[in-house]
Amino acid sequence: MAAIEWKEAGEFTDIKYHKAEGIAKITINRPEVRNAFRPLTVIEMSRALDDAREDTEIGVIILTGEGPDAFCSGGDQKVRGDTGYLEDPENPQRTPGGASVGRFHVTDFHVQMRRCPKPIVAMVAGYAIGGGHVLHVLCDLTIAAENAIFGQVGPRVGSFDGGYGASVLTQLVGPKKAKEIWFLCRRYTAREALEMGLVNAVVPLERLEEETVRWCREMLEKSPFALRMLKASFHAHEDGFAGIQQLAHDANLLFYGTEEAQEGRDAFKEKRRPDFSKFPRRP
Ligand code: S0N
Repeated sequence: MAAIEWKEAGEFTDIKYHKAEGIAKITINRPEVRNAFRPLTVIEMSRALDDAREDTEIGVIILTGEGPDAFCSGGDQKVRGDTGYLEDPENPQRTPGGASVGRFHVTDFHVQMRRCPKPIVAMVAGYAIGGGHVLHVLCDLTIAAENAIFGQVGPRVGSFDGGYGASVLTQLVGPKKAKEIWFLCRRYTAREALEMGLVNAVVPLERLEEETVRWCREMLEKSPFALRMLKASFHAHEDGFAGIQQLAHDANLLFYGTEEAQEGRDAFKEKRRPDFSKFPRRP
């Protein structure tokens, strides 16, 4: 299989962002802290994901971490304040928020991943721990290297994610296993993760990117709208009204392309009564 030739797609501080062959790759680039995310990291991931979504050349997105040691070790404990994450001392001008009132930047990023109509694939080498584990759980597919280690640490480090970090994990592995993962804070190997349905494939570390790209290329051969509708359909029930809204508005996208919908629009513009008589009342 031909190697992919990534091209840099933007300048960032905490992440790398590349594109090639219809694939966008977002890489958390803080290997010195096992790719923990600080506010700036999440802000940059969000910008890159937004770019990948808007780029009509892009069909699939890879989320990964720099180096072989970690996908992501979760929130940066060293910049965690008493009420959420405070201003980033290294980049105060680039991280909104006051010095005394914190927030969780990752909350909106989780929703953004969920709403992104293009498949997101986690490419995991090394640790996917804490909020880093939640990021891979939120990806639509996960390809793991043999050295990958998965786990939640919240109850050990004074944290928890009862949002998608609990609910989507439960959908993946079942409620008993999800509670085990959160309550005991154990670590799981890539093989164990595969057995419990937490990842899609396990490959040797040196073949991780090649295999992930192979999965992406396979999806790129498929109908983009069918993939979009499937992602929305999988989430519709779990995400409640927001999930139904996504699916319903995707149906709108299709409806707008019909003569029936266009008759309503054209009649308004032409200041006449719409004539829907020729359209079937489907059984
Ligand atoms: C990842 C671990 C297991 C790796 O162990 P290893 O290989 O032995 O390396 P270390 O020597 O431990 O680490 C190397 C250097 O990296 C630093 N570092 C590692 N992880 C972090 C981190 N998360 N934050 C800051 N620094 C980190 C180490 O300190 C070390 O540097 P030096 O030598 O300079 O000290 C192991 O490192 C580990 O267990 N890490 C901590 C895992 C952790 O506590 N993660 C945070 C858990 N919480 C969250 O993720 C919450 C985030 C979240 O998504 C969320 C959800 C809902 C509501 C709020 C939030 C929120 O954002 O808070």
